[in-house]
Amino acid sequence: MKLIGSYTSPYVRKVRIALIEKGLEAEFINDPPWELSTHVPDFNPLGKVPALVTDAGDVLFDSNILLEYLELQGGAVPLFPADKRDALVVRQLATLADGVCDAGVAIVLEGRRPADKQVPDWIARQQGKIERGLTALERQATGREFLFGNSLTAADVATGCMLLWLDFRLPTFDWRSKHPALVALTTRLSARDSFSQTIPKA
Ligand SMILES: N[C@@H](CCC(=O)N[C@@H](CS)C(=O)NCC(=O)O)C(=O)O
Repeated sequence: MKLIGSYTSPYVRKVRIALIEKGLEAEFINDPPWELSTHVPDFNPLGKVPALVTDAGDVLFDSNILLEYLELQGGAVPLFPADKRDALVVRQLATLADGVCDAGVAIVLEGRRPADKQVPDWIARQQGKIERGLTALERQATGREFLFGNSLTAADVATGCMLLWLDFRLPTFDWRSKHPALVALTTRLSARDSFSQTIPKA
């Protein structure tokens, strides 16, 4: 397998973590999608990372599709519960974490536009998504070691990647003071090899 991505993308990090957790191998091809020389659109018409080329030569993209694909490959650690209803809960939580991340990315990109072209109401709308999303995830994390069940799932992977990406790209955004259960979750996740080996590099 070949994983096309960048070292800073939280969505790519999800897949790198899943590979490590499952003990699966993929060659990593660093191809930041914002660079003019990028080949990412050759793999994903949407021009986004992550994308994956399977050993059979098929090309897949979107972190959630890639996690589902890796789940089909087996490996030591399942990231979705066997029960379909439980798996739906995990997918919903992971989608919520990704949505918070999408809103954070939107704020970062808006911040790169000239100051007089930035739209405060639109930034506030994204902040609302982040705050409501974190509140819901905090509620879910409270009193639990993992967001769902008794072992790591795709929900923890997505939430950890999102929160640690907020620290990386929006360091002045203080999510920690209001969300102690998420702080504790990220502390536990950061101690795993899969997280410590995939810390974003600018
Ligand atoms: N829903 C997608 C989001 C992927 C995404 O937005 N990736 C960013 C990197 S952090 C990207 O490639 N952006 C380039 C672009 O939007 O053109 C996933 O989960 O894979």
